Amino acid sequence: MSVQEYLDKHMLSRKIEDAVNAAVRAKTPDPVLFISSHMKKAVPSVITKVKARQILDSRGIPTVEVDLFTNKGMFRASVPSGDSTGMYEAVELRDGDKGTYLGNAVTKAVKNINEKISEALVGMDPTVQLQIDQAMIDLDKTEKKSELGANAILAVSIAACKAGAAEKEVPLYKHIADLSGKTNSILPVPAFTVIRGGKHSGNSMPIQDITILPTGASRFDEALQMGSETYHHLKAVIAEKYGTNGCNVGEDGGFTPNISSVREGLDIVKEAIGRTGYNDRIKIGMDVAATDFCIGTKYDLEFKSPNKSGQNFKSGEDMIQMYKELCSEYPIASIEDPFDKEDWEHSKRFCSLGLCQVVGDDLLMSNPKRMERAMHDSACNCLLLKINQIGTVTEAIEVVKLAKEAHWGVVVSHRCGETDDSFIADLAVALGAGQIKAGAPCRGERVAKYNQLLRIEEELGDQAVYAGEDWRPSC
Ligand code: 2PG
Ligand code: MG
Repeated sequence: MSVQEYLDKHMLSRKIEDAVNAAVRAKTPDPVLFISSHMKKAVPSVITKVKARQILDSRGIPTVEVDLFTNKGMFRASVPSGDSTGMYEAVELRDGDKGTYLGNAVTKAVKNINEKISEALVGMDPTVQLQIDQAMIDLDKTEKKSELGANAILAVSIAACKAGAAEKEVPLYKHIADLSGKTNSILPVPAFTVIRGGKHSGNSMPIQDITILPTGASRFDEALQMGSETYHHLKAVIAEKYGTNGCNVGEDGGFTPNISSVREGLDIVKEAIGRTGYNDRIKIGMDVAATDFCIGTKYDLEFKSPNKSGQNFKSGEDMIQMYKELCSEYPIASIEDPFDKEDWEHSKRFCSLGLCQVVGDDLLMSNPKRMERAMHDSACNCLLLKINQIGTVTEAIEVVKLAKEAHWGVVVSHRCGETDDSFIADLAVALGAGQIKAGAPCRGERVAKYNQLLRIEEELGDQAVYAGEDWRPSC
């Protein structure tokens, strides 16, 4: 098309005249700037190129980063990665060549973006998230996104979402809220990881995380302050009891002192909360990640103590009894994965007791079919949403809707391998999840999310609503 034909087709002479008239009417001090930005808005945004690269996540393991270009700018996104991967999750594509990054390189996923995905999306309007995500799903053609890789697809999906927000000139959380049909944004209660145990930490505490939830704060910035102060009091408690070595932190930023039981961990957290004076305003959560120490139908709470492992198995009933006692002795509000991911029976029995929120992470794997079964069985009452287990923004919005329709709680979650991308902060606000779990109030990739929530709260001003005591808004 010649320039003249283009000008005619898009009625640009008319639009230039309109822009000049608007500048006169606005009595702008800088007409050139005014007219150029007016004209920029008159041109519809289209995706012009998608370029990916391999970067490292917070664990030093490769992941995918994308620069999505439109005719108006560049929008960047990167994807997290976790330890737990299961047969119901979308597939994270890794090269598998043991000689490079121990098999963890993602150059195939990067190539899929640079060639196939880029070609499919060029020319599309970045505001039509559903069509963009559907185009990638159609291109992939597999049930679990194994052809292109969920890591490739999600990175592009998030970058497109950011481009869509920019085109609409609205904040990211506002654009996501529009996509999901929601109007009331809510700042989530953060579940800060303060103690790390489980499979990947050097201590003997069997459960994966102890978290604190400042439900009694009146604003998110106060919740962050309460979390940070408690974290630092806990550091002092640990240094006194276990020496400064105990203040080393795990992948999520939680301390990893040499403790061997859940109670020992809960006691020092309780002591730290006591020192802050926040007491009733902070609740405690746990991610048991029980699948990691389930042997057959039994649980080995001493799986990390070589001298004791295998000698004192607990039955599902014993575990229920233990949780009952813990919930009566400590201000526990939420327990994630209290049983093995296939132990539906005990999950159901425990959930029916109504002692606390029961979160499904490994149990659900953010998979709609697993969620339907859990709803039918009442095996849990909260979704832990890990967006990379699903693979697109559109599908993430859908599973949150499903959870809310069932009157479940929703925790938007990070992964142990994170990047500095703060997308999940905007997502949690937009979907009114009520809860976010993004690690300790420490380490760059974790605080990237919490700091973004501060910015969102500041921007919302008087309109900002912190979930607080209403941290399970759909229940
Ligand atoms: C979890 C997450 C985050 P991962 O179990 O909730 O801590 O772990 O990312 O390793 O699956
Ligand atoms: Mg978990």
